[in-house]
Amino acid sequence: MAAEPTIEALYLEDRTFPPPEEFRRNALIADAKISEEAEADWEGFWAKQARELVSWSTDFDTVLEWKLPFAKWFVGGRLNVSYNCLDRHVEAGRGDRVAYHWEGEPGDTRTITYADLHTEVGKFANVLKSLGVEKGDRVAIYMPMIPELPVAMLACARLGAPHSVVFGGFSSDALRDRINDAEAKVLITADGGNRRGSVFPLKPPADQAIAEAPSIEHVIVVARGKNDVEMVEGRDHWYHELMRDASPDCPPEPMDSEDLLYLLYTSGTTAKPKGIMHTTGGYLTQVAFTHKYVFDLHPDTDVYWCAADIGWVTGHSYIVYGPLANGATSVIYEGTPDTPNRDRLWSIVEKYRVTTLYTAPTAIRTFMKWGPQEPEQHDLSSLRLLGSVGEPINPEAWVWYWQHIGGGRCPVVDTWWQTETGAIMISPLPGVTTLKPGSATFPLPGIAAEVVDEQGNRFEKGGGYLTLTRPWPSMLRGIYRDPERYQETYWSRFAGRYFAGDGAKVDDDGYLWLLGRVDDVMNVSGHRVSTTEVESALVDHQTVAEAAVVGAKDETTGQAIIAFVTLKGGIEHDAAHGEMLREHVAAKIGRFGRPKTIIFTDDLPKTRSGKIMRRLLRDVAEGRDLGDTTTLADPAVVDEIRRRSQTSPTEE
Ligand code: 7RM
Repeated sequence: MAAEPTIEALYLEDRTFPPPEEFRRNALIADAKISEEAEADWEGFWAKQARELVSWSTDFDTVLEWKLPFAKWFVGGRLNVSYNCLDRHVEAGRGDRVAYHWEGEPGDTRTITYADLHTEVGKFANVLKSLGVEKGDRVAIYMPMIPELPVAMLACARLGAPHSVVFGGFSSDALRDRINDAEAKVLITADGGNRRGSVFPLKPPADQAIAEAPSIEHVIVVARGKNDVEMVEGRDHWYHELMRDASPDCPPEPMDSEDLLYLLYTSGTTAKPKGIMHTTGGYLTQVAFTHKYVFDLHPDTDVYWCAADIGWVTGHSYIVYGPLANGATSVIYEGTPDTPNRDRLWSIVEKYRVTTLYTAPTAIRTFMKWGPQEPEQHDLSSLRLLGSVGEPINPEAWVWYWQHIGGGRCPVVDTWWQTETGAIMISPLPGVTTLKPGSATFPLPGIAAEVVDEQGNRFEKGGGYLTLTRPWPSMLRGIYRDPERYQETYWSRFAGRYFAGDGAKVDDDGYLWLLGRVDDVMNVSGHRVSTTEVESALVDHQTVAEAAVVGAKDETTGQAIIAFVTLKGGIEHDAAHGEMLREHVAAKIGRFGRPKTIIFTDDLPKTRSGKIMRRLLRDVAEGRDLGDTTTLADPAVVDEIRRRSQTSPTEE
């Protein structure tokens, strides 16, 4: 049976951006050879990367054991991740290279070389050992964005104790559930951290969590916020006191390639959080490979900055493990982009001469809202490459980023991946790929992705379900202690394929365009319309900074499109403006995509990692009570949206 596209492809974007000549000349990859080589023998290709980019104490004997959906990569190999991230650089004489330029929100700074980091990690690994942490024990980490966070992760990796980092913005309940699922023995936290000009407490919610987490034997507290905390005698210890007499000599534990490196919990929307499992050899190979080639890393001259939080997978893979494995120099910033002013990121880029910036579409749209005068105050000429991750990037936001941050000089790599994939899967190679704004372009060398219809039939053009058709080294090895849920969640919808939950379309040139979560696809008079395309059509209007679109039940059309729109700074809105935007969308993608109602709002409900929470907007649009709002970055936003939605005119 012929495959039928199942999501309509309405948005046409025909601008193209070939790699600038100057960039291509110095790029690590400047032609298609590596992709051809990977296609000819993908297992051999990954084996070669594993031996080139990673140091093994024992070489592996089997590249891949694949019993769908369970994979083992580089079987028989032994290695230590912290050795790969630290010791081997120091041994090669690169101990004086800066690993992290760290900047606290209040303006305090620390410069940490690879030698410094190596010493600190050795000491802290000995501290953990002295508290009884052994290979295989789980350690929970709940910290602000301070250097002790990567130190803690690397110390765990050194001992072979899997870590479970819980984002510092999560509640005590979220922390408790994650500690209990992993049965963590030790918790590493801080008194508090700096965010938006004040100190947010971490130890009090940690205390609350531990009260119902019996597995925790010891708590280590870094002094950062200088806020008052209670210390429980015998259980709680100050980091700086434990470190004072610790020896820096701690031999790295040789780990099996398939030993657990870490757990990272994804909340999902409703059910119990899933402990995503990442192991050692395959994970390190793919994060090192993608960090090197997607960001075209020149470690002697680049200053790389991934502006995510280390508590998310993006921070694990592209602030900690990828950059350190490659011996890169990175920036870490503790606070928010508007503290003390809306130009904070650009002042950091200027100060450290950042060459490579990796951030999220939600941040880029916020910068658009704030206006180009913020970056214009700073010299951003050191930048040579920009990256995007986390959501589909609307073409207009892409072009704004390229123009106002990149000065029209820097390729923009839109990188698609997930907590579950561990590393980047679909992305341009900046020295090779001709970019199209809004497209993540093609699977990376060694990766295979296909778009399929309801029945799992592949098609070459049009919109449907994004699937991955072969195992990859950094894939999740399962959900902690729940193999059935792993099989059911990711491998049951389409036989033999990993289904990521995202929609995508393939264009005439074979480019992939991500269309958002398939659960969000709207059905308007029988047309399956993606939220992403309507949002992109709205953001295409010169007055719009950000838009979120949902389908609400409608008697005549099945679902009606409701759009929540944030305008660029200083622009006033009224009913006529809404009408103008509706017409703009109709002209851009056709009448089926035209929103029935436009609700203007100053902000949108987002998760703490910056993804728009369309579920809440659907509740608002259908007049329901709001479901769970605990993961919202700013709960006040929905009340405001509610008020606005009750007074916005709707088309008859
Ligand atoms: C890295 C990360 C995963 C989900 C994924 C998508 C969305 C991420 C892009 C994207 C379009 C992108 N991990 N997503 N990157 N959508 N284009 N470049 O975000 O586990 O937190 O989220 O994020 O829906 O399935 S995550």
